[in-house]
Amino acid sequence: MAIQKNFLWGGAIAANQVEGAWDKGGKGPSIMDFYSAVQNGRRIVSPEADPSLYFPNRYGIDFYHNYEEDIALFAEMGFRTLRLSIAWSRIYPNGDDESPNEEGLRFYDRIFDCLASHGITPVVTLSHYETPMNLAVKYGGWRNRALVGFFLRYAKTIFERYRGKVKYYLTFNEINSVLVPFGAYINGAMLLSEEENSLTVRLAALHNMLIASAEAVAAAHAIEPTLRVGCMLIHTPFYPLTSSPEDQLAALEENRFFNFLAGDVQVKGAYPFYAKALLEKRGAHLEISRNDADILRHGRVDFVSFSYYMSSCISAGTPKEGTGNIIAGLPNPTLKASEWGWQIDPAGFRYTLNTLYERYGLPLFVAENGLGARDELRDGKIEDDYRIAYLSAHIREMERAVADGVEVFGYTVWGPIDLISASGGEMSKRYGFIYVDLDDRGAGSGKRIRKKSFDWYRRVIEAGGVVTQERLEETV
Ligand code: BGP
Repeated sequence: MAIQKNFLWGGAIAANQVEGAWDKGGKGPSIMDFYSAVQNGRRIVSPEADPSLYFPNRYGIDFYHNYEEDIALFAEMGFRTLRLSIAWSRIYPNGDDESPNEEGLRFYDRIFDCLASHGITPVVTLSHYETPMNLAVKYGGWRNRALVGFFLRYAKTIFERYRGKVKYYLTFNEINSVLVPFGAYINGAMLLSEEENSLTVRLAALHNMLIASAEAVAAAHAIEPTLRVGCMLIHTPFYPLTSSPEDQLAALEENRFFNFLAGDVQVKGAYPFYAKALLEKRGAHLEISRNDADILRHGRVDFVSFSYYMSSCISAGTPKEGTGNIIAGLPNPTLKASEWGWQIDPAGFRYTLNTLYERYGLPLFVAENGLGARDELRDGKIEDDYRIAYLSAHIREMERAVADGVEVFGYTVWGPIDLISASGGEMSKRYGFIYVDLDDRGAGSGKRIRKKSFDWYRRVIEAGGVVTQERLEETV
């Protein structure tokens, strides 16, 4: 089996990392607008507290004003899809407003029309690390059940407004990242001190998000039965560090906790058999009411999407350390890592595609994959061969997974245009095929420049894959 002709090749972005215009068009502030840049230790603060702090997500790459030019560049590469998010606080500025902000709705009308004019299919994330700030401050974020109702109101507004324009939705970006301390703020919208940031609190947030996701899936199907709604999971496979049976068991448990728990609920409509014991072992208690069990059962997703950047290792005897700046695990002695410590593992991508398809049996959509690296602009050019190498190796493994029989219907490279990094808030951790002339403090012309990888990806899409492209080149 080979990749299908109608495969959704493209790229993925998030509103808070590209749009800027944080206080324009009636938009309210989101949690990311109060997340300072990495030079400030990526702290969450009120800007009034320290005027020297810089908040990069407020300005992004000004996609808000440049979207036509940027989408035209995506079209030039032959994108069939763009995964993008809607900024919740552009639609409901405070999150708990009674009615939506028409100007915000009109902005996305223009975006979807522009995409349609280029024949690009949107895949829309409803919540990509950008909960309205008011919901964090006034309600304590996702640990408060009240957010379920606010999210549902927002989701219904979107499904109704863009009926006929958008077919594919994802509810929460990387929903399972709320299980790790890093996710408490950016995903759970919870302003917690280190002591308060316990698994019990994060689990309560995850549960409310799972309920909100299930309610949104059911609402989407009721509003328009042809809508397809997926979950979006951060997937970092944990390998046993050694061949010892104890390490196998440790990896089994870590994979269940981080990689599978949320997806099991979203796909199967119920908490898995292992959930209670596993969570209790880690000090968190789970009690599911009959009403919640019903909601989860009736809100099962139509497909599974995920991000894949790296893998990690786990061992029964050794405590986890940081491999990468988000996920704790142990370094794999057989792999190299990016400058940010993310271990590069293309074969792990094939392994992940097979694992997820075997477990869920639903079509897969690769919502994020890519390499964050420092690019150097020399004589107006960027020769990003390292990015081409990373992506070629991963796409080749996806082709192998498809040959294994895995059903994948789309692949979106993270950050096809340079954008603000989620974990660090830097511009200098770049993922794009398109360079954006801005530095970590937002200084620069904002000019867009095609990198070497731009034409490479255009040819991959045209040929329908890396292997096919190589074959074509051999015959030329
Ligand atoms: C994922 C997020 C994205 C994105 C990406 C790269 O976790 O969904 O928003 O930013 O990772 O991460 P970073 O920007 O930290 O390099």
